Amino acid sequence: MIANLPGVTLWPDEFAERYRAAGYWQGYTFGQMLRVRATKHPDRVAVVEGERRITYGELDSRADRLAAGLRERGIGKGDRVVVQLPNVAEFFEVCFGLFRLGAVPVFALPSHRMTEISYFCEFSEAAAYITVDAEAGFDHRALAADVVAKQEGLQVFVVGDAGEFTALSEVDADPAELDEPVPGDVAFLQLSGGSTGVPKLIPRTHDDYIYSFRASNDLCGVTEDTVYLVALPAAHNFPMSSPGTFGVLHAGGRVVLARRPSPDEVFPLVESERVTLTAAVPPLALLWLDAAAETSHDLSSLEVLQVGGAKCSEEVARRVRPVLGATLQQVFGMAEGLVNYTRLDDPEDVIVSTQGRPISADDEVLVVDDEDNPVPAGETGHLLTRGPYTIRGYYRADEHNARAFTPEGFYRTGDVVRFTAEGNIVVEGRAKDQINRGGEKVAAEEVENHLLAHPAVHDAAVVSMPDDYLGERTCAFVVPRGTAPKARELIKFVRERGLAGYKVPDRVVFVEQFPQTGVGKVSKRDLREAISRELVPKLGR
Ligand code: AMP
Ligand code: DBH
Repeated sequence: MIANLPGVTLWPDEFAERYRAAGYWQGYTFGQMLRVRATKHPDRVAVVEGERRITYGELDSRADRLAAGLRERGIGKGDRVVVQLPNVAEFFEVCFGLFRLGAVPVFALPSHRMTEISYFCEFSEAAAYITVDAEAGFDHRALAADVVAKQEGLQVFVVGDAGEFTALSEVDADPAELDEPVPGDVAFLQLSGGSTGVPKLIPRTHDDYIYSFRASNDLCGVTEDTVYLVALPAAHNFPMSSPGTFGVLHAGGRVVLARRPSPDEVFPLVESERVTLTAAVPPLALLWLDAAAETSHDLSSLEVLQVGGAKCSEEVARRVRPVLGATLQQVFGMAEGLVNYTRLDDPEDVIVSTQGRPISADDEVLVVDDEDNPVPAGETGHLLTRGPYTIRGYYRADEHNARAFTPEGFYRTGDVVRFTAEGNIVVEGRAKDQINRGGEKVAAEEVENHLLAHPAVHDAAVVSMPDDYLGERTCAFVVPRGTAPKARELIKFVRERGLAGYKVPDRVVFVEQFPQTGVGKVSKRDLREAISRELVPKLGR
């Protein structure tokens, strides 16, 4: 397949043909998907945000008008647009407007700051940045001003009070005849949690992504009657596609937005909107379970609670049914593709102690040793995968792709897993240099680079340390240059470089030198062990 975007490798033709013949790729786009729904039942409510209730007809028409308005402003097919929005209704208007136009959203998270946003804009050579006035006490217009100062010509559109920029609500024109994208085109660039110095962008096509959530709908019981509450950031792959908001919109169900994930915002919404399905990362699930035990809100409409993004402990998993009266569904997925679910009718033991199995009969999964040889059945090894909705390469990353994919096109997930006798996956660990901070992924190398920019840092190694609540937090081991600075000062330094808060080290420990492996590399295993057994003096903040 030839990609519509330079710098993207798609599936070899023989695979593409196979996936089409099997009925996975059905040959329609996001724009067409919404049109079908809007034609069938224009007056059904698609999206609820606070007092706002947006019907399928309204969403469809707003997408058309937004697409036309953006085109009038010179944004067209193939142009990249960095989208950084909180959980507001405009998020869906923007997504579908851009999809209709064939412009390619680059999905940033609300917690991203100058370092990430300017990187996404520059690296993708974006034509526009769509953001919000302020979120969680942070002024995104000030961030936009900094980004624009570095990248001339970048257009900025703002949801809410636009200040010096253009209000998104003003981007509005009579629907125009558009040169619409085709189903095999890259529809957007999703974010990888990554394990390298800079975040990687993931090209997903209309065909492959729509397949992933349409098939997920079947496994998650999503129908027209589903009311799905999105409490995680809407742009994240999990609540977007597993089956997430896009799956629910595909089925003609209803999406309810929670601006914040706290029980005091979520529980009243569950009660008033009769929410049937929602998704959480493990720490959030724990918070909800604790609060649910004491709440006066009626949560009885909730049928399924999905937990994923990081490993859910069996202890937490076992509480879901008794406390919420809902079925737990574990979800082990990745923005690169492969998603595994426990099935709703699995025995309770499977549901609480495994991460389920792949969506598709054509998801090829291998468990291999360090030399890429398959391990004996049931043993632990590296998970490799290839299939009808797993990418064949990151966007513009040839060098990294050569390592992240096998010559046969399998994605090296970096996860260490085993299969149970019944064929379910258990995630046992991770080989990639990443910290999973309660579902938020931190690439060690990225943070190390920021630490190394400090004049008093000679060397830095970032590792995970165990944490009761988040599962893992980040610990930065630092070899100082000369007199060690204060840990507090280093943490402030990293934060002020304009990095998303979740990447700022939770703890800094100064050491004279790093332990080494046999070949003289930094032994992160020894560092992890030292910090988890508190073998180092407490110097953190
Ligand atoms: P990303 O590639 O950034 O989308 O992050 C996906 C990664 O999150 C996976 O490769 C796993 O390391 C981790 N992950 C997601 N869901 C789970 C889960 N249910 N259990 C354990 N790890 C998970
Ligand atoms: O962590 C993830 O990226 C993730 C988890 C569950 C994901 O992308 C998904 C489901 O689709």
